[in-house]
Amino acid sequence: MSQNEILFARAQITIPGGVNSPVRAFRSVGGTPRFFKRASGPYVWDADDKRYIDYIGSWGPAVLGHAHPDVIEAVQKAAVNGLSFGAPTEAEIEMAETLCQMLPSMEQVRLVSSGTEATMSAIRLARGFTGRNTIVKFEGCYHGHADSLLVKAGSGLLTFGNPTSAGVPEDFAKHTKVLDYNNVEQLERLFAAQGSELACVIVEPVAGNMNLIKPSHAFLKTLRELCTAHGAVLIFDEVMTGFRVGPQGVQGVYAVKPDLTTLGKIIGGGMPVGAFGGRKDIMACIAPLGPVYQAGTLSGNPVAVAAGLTTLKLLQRSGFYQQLSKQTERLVDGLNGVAAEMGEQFCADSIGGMFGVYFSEHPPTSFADVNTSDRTRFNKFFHAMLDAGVYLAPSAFEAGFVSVTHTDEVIDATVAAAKHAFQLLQQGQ
Ligand code: KE4
Repeated sequence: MSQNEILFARAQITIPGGVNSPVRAFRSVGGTPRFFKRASGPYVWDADDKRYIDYIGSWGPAVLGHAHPDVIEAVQKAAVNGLSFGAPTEAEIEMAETLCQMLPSMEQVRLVSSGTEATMSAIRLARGFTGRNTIVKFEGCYHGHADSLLVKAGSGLLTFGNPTSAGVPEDFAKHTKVLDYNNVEQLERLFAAQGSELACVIVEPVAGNMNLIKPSHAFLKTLRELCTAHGAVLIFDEVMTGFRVGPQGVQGVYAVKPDLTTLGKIIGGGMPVGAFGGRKDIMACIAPLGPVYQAGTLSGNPVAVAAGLTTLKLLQRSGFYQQLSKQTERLVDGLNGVAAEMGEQFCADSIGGMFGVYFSEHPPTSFADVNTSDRTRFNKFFHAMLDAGVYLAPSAFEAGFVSVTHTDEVIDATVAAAKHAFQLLQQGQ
């Protein structure tokens, strides 16, 4: 048995499914999950000391590459002064000022410890601000595991083919409307019928939890116009896309200004940090200023903030996003090139440092589209790449992530591994 198999068997004794987050269990792709012991730059090493080129990057945070020396140093410096105070610190002010300076739509911001906390709090805030109960989300989008959002969520739930989580009372789910992503006509119909009842719309402005799906400009523009016209709060869930697709997230790329934005992943630089923020008049409703309660023992934790703040400063270096996009496009162009050369029905697409791979003729534009791609073939491709030392997301419903440490050499090695993988698939292996 490999060390990964030994550890997985041991983990399942005391941890449900042997993992602390479902998608890590490899249930969608089969096989034994890899237990990592260290990472550096674009690489991770598993319990058998095998090295992989990593395209998960902790599901987004590792945009600088793993274990960036400046981030590690900042964490060490903060840690020796104490791990947590449960009291305000100057670093939290600097973090809030930095986020509000980087995202013009963010007039005020509250730090929390995860993306789930950020979206759960933003939903409660929108309901408190509007006095309305009904919220709108889109099928295939995942916003963390708060009850009212686990209604046809994407990501782990989608992978498990379990469109609505057990344990969510019908009384909660009934307040959540689920529409089709990129469907302008459905939006217009819902707002025409119930616009005055809608507290908010929460959307992944670029979807990454049903694989990568880009919005049409009309979709985001209509969302903005209808929310404004009906007094509903528009929440951009940029936990994944924030500072991943560009210096101002999707709202910068598409020039659509949300009322609230939720953040996570990159803003913690690999440590537990989430955030929600936006219009000052809405944020004024949050305790202790207003009636909407929200709290957290480790919110704004000084060690986590040190990692996040250092990360945010480093990705503001000039040319950072040009480099990140260039490397990601090199990967996508390379994969599309070898697939075309091999006659493989496969395509790849990207935005900023985020990409998707699909065993279908064209990149999907909706949840229904994604379900037409060949999942079985993806699973075989996943394992062929894993054997070749390339670690892709263990699900056909996840996006991939590149860092600025994924050099031309690393990308070209990945493309070569993909060519070999396609050959194995075509030989029926
Ligand atoms: P966390 O609670 O996992 O920090 O964030 C939840 C969340 C919220 N919004 C979006 C758009 C997200 O992508 C996420 C979490 N993303 C998944 C990746 N598909 C995290 C990986 C996992 O669940 O293990």
